[in-house]
Parts: sequence; structure tokens; C-alpha cells
Amino acid sequence: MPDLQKLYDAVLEGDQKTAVAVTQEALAAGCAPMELITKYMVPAMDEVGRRFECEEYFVPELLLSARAMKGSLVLLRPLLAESGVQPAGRVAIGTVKGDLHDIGKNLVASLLEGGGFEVIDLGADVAPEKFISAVKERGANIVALSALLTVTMPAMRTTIDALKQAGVRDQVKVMVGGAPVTPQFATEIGADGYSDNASAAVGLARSFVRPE
Ligand code: B12
Repeated sequence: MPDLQKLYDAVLEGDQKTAVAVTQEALAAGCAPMELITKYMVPAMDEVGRRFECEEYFVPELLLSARAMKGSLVLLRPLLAESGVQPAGRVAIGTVKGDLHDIGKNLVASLLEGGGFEVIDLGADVAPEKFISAVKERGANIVALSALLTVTMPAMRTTIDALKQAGVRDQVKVMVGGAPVTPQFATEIGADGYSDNASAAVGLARSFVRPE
């Protein structure tokens, strides 16, 4: 069994090569992908955020840690999807306009795929029109919006308003999330649901398609 503390350290130190190597070893030893994410990788990113806040880390360190985390997620993502059940619905997911943070959004997308949803991943910095096209042209019945910056939270409201303007708001359920988002904010902007983590996001999406 590999020393999983090394995975935590590799993400914290932005060492993508080691993060990927330890992930590979852990998977070969039978570790559960979700455990690697929740027990080691997410806590490491939390510590990265803490260091950034107290100015021990700066943007280059954030980028390196994000890159290390993404490197591991490339290996883990298909395995999360494998646990899938019946296709449950089609989710258009993206980080809202102006916001480049996509790690949490990617995690939510992976777990939704794992939960049997078809996922249309629109990426980061997504303009409202792209969500509208995903609903109109690709038949998304759930729209999932992520924001990590307080200054981009208003873009969630703008996106929901744009869905209304385009006449498609009634065809979809909208869920929102990301570190600064609160349940109260979700209600204020007219979203249908909020969750503060990726696995609860799957439960939320299920409640939209099988509401009983
Ligand atoms: C990595 C990181 C970056 C990387 C992003 C790389 C990438 N590809 O994502 C880089 C270096 C690019 C970056 C840039 C910036 N960042 Co930054 N970044 C972070 C950091 C350290 C981690 C974020 C992260 O990935 N967390 C891990 C994931 C797993 O958690 P999560 O995103 O919250 O997602 C979970 C839940 O929220 C939820 N969720 C997320 N989305 C959704 C969506 C739905 C629908 C649902 C239901 C749930 C859900 O589920 C996820 C999994 O459980 C945070 C600090 C922190 N600890 O949050 C700062 C942070 C978000 N960044 C911050 C800042 C200020 C910036 C910059 C402005 C810095 C600068 N001066 O340039 C820029 C902004 C660039 C831009 N326009 O977006 C601030 C934001 C402050 C604020 N309140 O607005 C933070 C909080 C750091 C801080 N404490 O000051 N950043």
C-alpha cells in the first residue's frame, strides 16, 4: 500500500509528477478513487487556500497545486464514471462567466457521470448563451453553475435571468455551488437547488429527475 500522505503532500506542493505516480500506485493497490479525493486531495487544496489567504502561497503555487490535482483527476475520473447506474438526465455544467476555477466543477461533473447522468461540460468562464444553447440544442434538463469568486456570483443570477429571457427556464432545473455560494443566495437568485459538495450534488440532481 503506497503512503497516501504523499498524495496530500504532492498536491500541496504542486508536484504533479508525484501526485500522478502515487495515484497510479494507490489504484493498483485497490484504493477507492473517492477516498483519494475526499481524504487527501480536497484537504490538500483546502490547505493551499489557507496558505494563499495568509500570503504563504501566491498565484503560481495555486496553479501548480491545481495542475497536480488535475493530473490525478484525469486518472480517477473514468473510474468514478464506471460506478454508473441508469442514465438519469442530461446536465449542462460550467463555471460562470469571468471565473476560471474549474476543479470543483470538474469533480461535480465526474460524480454526476458516475451517478449515471450524461454531462455536457461547457468548461470555465461560460457565457449565459452557451448554457442556453446546451438546453435548446442539446436537450439539457439540468443546468449546474459553479462560482468560486464573490465577484462572479452575480453571473449566476445573470445566467438564470438569461434562461428566463430565452424562454427555457421552465424546461430545466438549475443547481448552483462553489465555495462562496450559500443556500440563501441560491434561493435569492431563483435557483432550484444548492449543495456544498460534489456527492450531495448527485443526490440533488436525482431529486430533480425523480421528485418523490
Ligand atoms: C486553485 C485555486 C485557483 C486556481 C484555479 C485553477 C483551476 N483550474 O481551477 C487559479 C490559480 C487559476 C486561481 C486564480 C484566482 N483565484 Co483562486 N483559488 C484556488 C483555491 C486555492 C482552490 C479552489 C479549489 O479548486 N478548491 C477545491 C474544490 C474541490 O473545491 P470547490 O471548488 O469549492 O468545489 C466543491 C464545492 O464548492 C462544490 N461545488 C463546486 N462547484 C459546484 C457546482 C454545483 C452546481 C454544485 C451543486 C456544487 C459545486 O463541490 C465541489 C467538490 O466538493 C481557492 C481557495 C479554496 N480553498 O477554495 C482559491 C480562491 C477561490 N481564489 C481566489 C482568488 C482571489 C483568485 C484570483 C482572483 C487570484 C488573483 N489575484 O489572480 C484568481 C481568479 C481568476 C479567475 N478569473 O477566476 C479566492 C477567492 C476569494 C473570493 N471570495 O472571491 C480564493 C477563495 C482564495 C482566497 N482565500 O483568497 N485560483
